[in-house]
Amino acid sequence: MRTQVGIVGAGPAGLSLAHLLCREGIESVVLESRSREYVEHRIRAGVLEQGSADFLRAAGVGERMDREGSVHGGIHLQFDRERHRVPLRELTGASILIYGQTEVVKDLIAARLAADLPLLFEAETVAVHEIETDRPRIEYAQDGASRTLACDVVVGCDGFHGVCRDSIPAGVLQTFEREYPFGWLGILAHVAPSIDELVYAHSDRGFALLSLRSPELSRYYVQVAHDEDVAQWPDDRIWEELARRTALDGWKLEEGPILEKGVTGMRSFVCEPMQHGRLFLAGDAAHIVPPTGAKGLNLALRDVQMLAEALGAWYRRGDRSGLASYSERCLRRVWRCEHFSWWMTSMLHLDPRRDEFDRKLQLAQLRHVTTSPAAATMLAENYTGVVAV
Ligand code: RFL
Ligand code: PHB
Repeated sequence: MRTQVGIVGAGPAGLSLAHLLCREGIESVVLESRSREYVEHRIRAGVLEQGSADFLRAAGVGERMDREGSVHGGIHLQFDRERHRVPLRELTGASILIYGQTEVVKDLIAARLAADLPLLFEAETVAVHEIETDRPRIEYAQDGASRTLACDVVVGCDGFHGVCRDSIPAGVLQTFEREYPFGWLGILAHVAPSIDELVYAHSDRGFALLSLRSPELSRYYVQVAHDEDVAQWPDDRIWEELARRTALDGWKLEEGPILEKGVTGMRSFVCEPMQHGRLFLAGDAAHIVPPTGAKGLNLALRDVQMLAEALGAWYRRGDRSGLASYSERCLRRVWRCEHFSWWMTSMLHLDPRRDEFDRKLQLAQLRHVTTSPAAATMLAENYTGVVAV
């Protein structure tokens, strides 16, 4: 099989890239190791920057998002048993949209299949070859057989644990990494959200986050150890911990059946450059942020917008400049988001390596961003994605 752009991974990055390329008149094949069912039900992020929502709308896949998503003009930071609103829209003119990543993925898959374009599930990429030539190849396994996809360009959208990044020869990439000694236990619960805007709560028992998915579905998180065993968290313990960490006079956290729960470890990771020869990396394959800044999905969408434009210029006019500078241009925003996500994480979590002095600094920082309009604007610009890079 042969195509112009071979895309590894059908997460938000791979699927939205394929969609954009189709609109540029560029052929692509998407190879995904998992089943459609699995990919459509993997619960992850929920916050779309206004720019990401605009992008999905402009790409023609925003109809259900606009019907079912909810626009939020603010978030809350809670500490010392007080909740403070950060008025994102007032401070920046921009808002965020709550719409689950699973739904974005479903919409993109539906669009791809409706257009009858190649998207292969249960097709696992084993290796990428010849990326330093102009005839790179993807070797993949499907139905127990080994197959080859010949391409002009390969794009690795295969997430942090994918194989594309590792196909770059040793010595080319530099990686930057930080692991945190904690993770998040996330739940999806069948109960009306007890809040109308997100609440990020600092407490002496650890961090908690109250988010939502729909009028009937709440998405809540509690800070746990990075390798926490979910079995240690029966539903009652989760509700009790959430209630204690988010307690506020005159307010109550409503409980309901827990539909799903899982633990995610937290890390920061960047590889530079995000390209080598005819291989380009996008999304989590190139960079990971801890989820506290709600940036992972948004960054993935930024990368592919940049790449689709650059590929368009190359195919249409033979202009290589956009491709040549792809990594450099992406990394400016990547590092902005790395810093913001690290900063939010450090300000809000209980870190077993830190002492009481650090706790006092966290509280001083929280007080500052909730009282100084300048500091709140810094947070709001980063959170909504309108920050200059
Ligand atoms: P994805 O979504 O990981 O998609 C990569 C796809 O590649 C497939 N794949 C392969 N396919 C073929 N051959 C191979 N050898 C392959 N290896 C892997 C995978 O099956 C998958 O379908 O990356 P993408 O598209 O870059 O999108 C990035 C976002 O998914 C990610 O940044 C965010 O979801 C991060 N993230 C979260 N962000 C938030 O803002 N809030 C969250 O609550 C949140 N929760 C999460 C997360 C990321 C997680 N990961 C990556 C483990 C929870 C988890 C568990
Ligand atoms: C979510 O709704 O899943 C969510 C919201 C905000 C975050 C992370 C995850 O920072």
